[in-house]
Amino acid sequence: MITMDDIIREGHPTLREVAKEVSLPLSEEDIVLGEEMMTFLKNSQDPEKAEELALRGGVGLAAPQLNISKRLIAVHVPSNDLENPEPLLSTVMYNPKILSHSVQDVCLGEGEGCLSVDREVPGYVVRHSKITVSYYDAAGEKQKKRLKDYESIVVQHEIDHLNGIMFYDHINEQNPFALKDGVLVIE
Ligand code: FHF
Ligand code: ZN
Repeated sequence: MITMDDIIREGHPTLREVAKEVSLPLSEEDIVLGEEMMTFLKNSQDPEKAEELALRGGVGLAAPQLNISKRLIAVHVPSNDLENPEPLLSTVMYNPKILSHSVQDVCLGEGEGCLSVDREVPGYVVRHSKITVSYYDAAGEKQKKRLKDYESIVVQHEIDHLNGIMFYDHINEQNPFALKDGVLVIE
């Protein structure tokens, strides 16, 4: 089972590497890794399990955060609607690729955090509002998804990890809360 002890922290060189593509057909090892990453996210969002295992709540996890320099990510974005508890997005993506993106940029009003960063880093992390991403699912089928808003931001944060990029690389050093014209702030 994956716990916080398996997650490497900033300063570890693997977080700055460009991860290698996963080979297809998927190996059993890579399929199981994806499942374990998804289980970590679900556990981290379950109040009892999170407390018991001392997990920080997470909506995404990239293999490099486990010191595994491969291009796979897990994303589990819970619903914000009590009427409809289906997760907004819950998938493991192998070799995800942003095919296109909106001109419109967005950022989270609260900024971002990271399971590999044990400190608060204030500031706006400007990202694309919408992305079209292709990837292989756990069945080895090629998929294509258009994502917007929060799901789009989470997937961009995860794909950044595959390219050795940390969320704070996107924060304006002079003024962390400076925004270019037209950037939407999502609350
Ligand atoms: C998180 N946690 O998941 C953050 C960190 C924007 O590479 O967002 O480092 F648990 C992956 C509902 C809403 C339930 C939010 C992408 C952030 C990715 C993980 N938690 C949440 C939740 C959360 C990082 N990460 C603060 C840990
Ligand atoms: Zn992260």
